[in-house]
Amino acid sequence: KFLKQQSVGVIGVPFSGGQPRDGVDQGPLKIIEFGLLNQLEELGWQVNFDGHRDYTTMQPAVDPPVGKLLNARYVSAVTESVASSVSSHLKQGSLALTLGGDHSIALGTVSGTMAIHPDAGLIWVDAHADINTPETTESGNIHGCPVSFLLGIAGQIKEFNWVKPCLSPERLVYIGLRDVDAGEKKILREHGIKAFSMHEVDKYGIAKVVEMAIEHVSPNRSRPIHLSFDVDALDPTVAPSTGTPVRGGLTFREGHYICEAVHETGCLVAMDLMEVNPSLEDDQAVFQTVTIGCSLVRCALGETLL
Ligand code: B3U
Ligand code: MN
Ligand code: MN
Repeated sequence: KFLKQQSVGVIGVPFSGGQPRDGVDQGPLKIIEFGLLNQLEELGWQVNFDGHRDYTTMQPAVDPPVGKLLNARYVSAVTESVASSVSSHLKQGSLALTLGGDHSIALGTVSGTMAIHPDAGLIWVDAHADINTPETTESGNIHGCPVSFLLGIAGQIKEFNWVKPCLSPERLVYIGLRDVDAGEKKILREHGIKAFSMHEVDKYGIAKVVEMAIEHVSPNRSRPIHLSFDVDALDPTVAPSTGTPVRGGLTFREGHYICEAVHETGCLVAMDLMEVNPSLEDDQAVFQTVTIGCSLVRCALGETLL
């Protein structure tokens, strides 16, 4: 509906500067090695892969903390570049698929989407709300903060001058939350942000939750959708290789159901798959996590349609 043709631009972002653990930068390489691009072609998509870009050249020689924020200049430079990659694929009428990398990257992907589709809704699937401000963050890890920057509640941080507030609170919905900081809960409440935690997933079931989430950000499927999927939304027994696993997450089917239902809307214009860390846990765990990552993307792009 919002795409010109069945083509997908794939952006691999081997970046880990939004959090302290090495290895998450190897996510895109592993996912593509696993064969995702061919799998998408088999589904009938024309695939334009940007190639494995090297973002390490953007790392400043010195990057001292900005208040509590760590690697602020590096994160800012990388995400600004990601935003323009996403925009250029969308401008051509393609879907933009971004493979992370840590979730700070979504500061770029969502900015890139909103530049082309300012009325888009954002579905954030995650164990965490990633809505800390530079004030409320305890860790200083920017992967816990991208949403506050997108909403324009992060305050003026000159290192992030390029970021425009582009998301309004009523265009955002969460699914899968279960590890939310006290400061983040306050922000969610004060801005009236719709959030379906694991409690609501248990209470209503995934089908009802996803229906309500989609209706919230894209009433009657009238608006484009950006799906930002953090693999740690899934239970660690299904997706173990990720930096901050939290018990009690989405099952294999619940994760896939979200992607299938979003596909069914015909509104998906951009998807992020974030926080796959192939250096964590054993080979079997990595295989399982990469496999599920690929299959989530395939479902969002229509695999399960009969
Ligand atoms: N809310 C905490 C923890 C966290 C956020 N996102 C992840 N972990 N993956 C923080 O650091 O802001
Ligand atoms: Mn996240
Ligand atoms: Mn998370």
